[in-house]
Amino acid sequence: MTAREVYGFFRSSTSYRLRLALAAKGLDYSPRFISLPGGAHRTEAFLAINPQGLVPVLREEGRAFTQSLAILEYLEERYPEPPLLPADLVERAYVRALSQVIACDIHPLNNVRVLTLLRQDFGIDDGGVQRWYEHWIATGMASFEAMLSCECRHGRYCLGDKLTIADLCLVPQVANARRFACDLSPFPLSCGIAERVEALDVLAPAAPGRQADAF
Ligand SMILES: N[C@@H](CCC(=O)N[C@@H](CS)C(=O)NCC(=O)O)C(=O)O
Repeated sequence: MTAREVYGFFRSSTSYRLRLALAAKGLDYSPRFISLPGGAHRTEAFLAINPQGLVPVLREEGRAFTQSLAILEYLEERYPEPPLLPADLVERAYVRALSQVIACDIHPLNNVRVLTLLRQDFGIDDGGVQRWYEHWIATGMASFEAMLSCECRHGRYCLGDKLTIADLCLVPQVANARRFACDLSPFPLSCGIAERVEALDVLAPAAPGRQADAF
């Protein structure tokens, strides 16, 4: 039993990001399953851990860390090996920019609470919600693909052959887009990278289907 805990949900892409980072760094943890469909993130017990009511949360040595990108940066600073950010300042900025295309410009628009609001408060039907979801995947992934292609710094992964947090943000977003049957054919660079990252043995335990709360 480790003192490190991860509060997450198998299908949550932000939880998946964190599991990927922990796997890449070889850090073990005890999973704490927070069912989003079951509303476990809105219970008093969970709100006492993260008042924002969102997963993931990393708990280490009694401290709770929230916001997946902030957690990834914390892990990077605390456990620098193997690095998930490049040493070069300009490359670091590039990797952070790619990560934020996904974490700031795609994910928040397609989050569960947004889709629920569209359905419940704005009366949008399933077809409309699907169009919304596909729209933000298409525009966000087009930006991501264009950055990769214009900068031409990719190799096996987003930045050459070094795994970075940009790859760890990309994989869960592509997985979610596939789950919502979005057309990913216009994004061959991004999808090729995602497939190569997903195929890494060291990261396999982080996959949604491998979590004990998966259904
Ligand atoms: N910016 C936050 C977003 C966290 C987030 O939105 N998590 C989702 C799951 S992927 C969640 O808890 N959603 C609950 C809800 O929308 O009600 C992060 O990166 O950690």
